[in-house]
Amino acid sequence: MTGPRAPGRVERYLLDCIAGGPIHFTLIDPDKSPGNAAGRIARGAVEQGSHAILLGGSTGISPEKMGEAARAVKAVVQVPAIIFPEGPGSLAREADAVLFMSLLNSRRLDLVVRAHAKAAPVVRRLGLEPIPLGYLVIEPGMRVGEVGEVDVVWRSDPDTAVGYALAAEYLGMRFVYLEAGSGAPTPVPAPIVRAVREAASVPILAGGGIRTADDARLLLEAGASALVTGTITEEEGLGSGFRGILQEVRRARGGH
Ligand code: 1GP
Repeated sequence: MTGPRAPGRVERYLLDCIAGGPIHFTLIDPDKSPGNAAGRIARGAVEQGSHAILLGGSTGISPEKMGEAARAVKAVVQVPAIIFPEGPGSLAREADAVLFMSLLNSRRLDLVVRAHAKAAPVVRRLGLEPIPLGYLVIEPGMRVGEVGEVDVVWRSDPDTAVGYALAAEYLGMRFVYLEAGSGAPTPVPAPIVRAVREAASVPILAGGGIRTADDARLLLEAGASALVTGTITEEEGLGSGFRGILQEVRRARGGH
């Protein structure tokens, strides 16, 4: 093959959706919601307008558990099931794609690139579509910040976030994920999203600590291309909090 790798089916789907406005990812942890429980959440989330399912979150998810959750999700929804990996161990062929991501501000070389050299042949063998993504952890970072041995980007420091996001883009990554950490008390600050939006052209995912419609609106107004929520569904199900976030996404898409 010559020339850059063209976007695969899932990436094209995401880009097509984003062309119509910002989108929403529902993150499901197959450890906390195994098999059919993952399927039930996915069905409810997609009925409310979520555009894709991310599977991951905990450390040490086995390929069997990941595969079982992906199969259950794919049995009930049409949107892609995408692995949000914590390492090469959690890959399963039942999913459609994997966020092939570098933890940009980690001090651990394996999380920046070396684990990827082990995972890449597995991704290829399983037939998973890799989606190249720069993953940037913003203060407080929560568990991923600790486990990932991250030098967090401070909430008051949009310039550093811009530097990382541009570097990711120039390295050929096709998405940037601004992560405050799962369960963060507040989401990534809007000024950081806005600064990255103004400088970089790749779509920006924002996640960590999004719990209310107001959280969602601020991030969408700042230019996030996608919101990721996980904890809210685990703690409150798909009730009014989740619905409010999805309503904001729909509004930002002009009601579509
Ligand atoms: C975590 O960004 C995601 O990686 C989602 O965070 O669990 O806080 O929604 P929450």
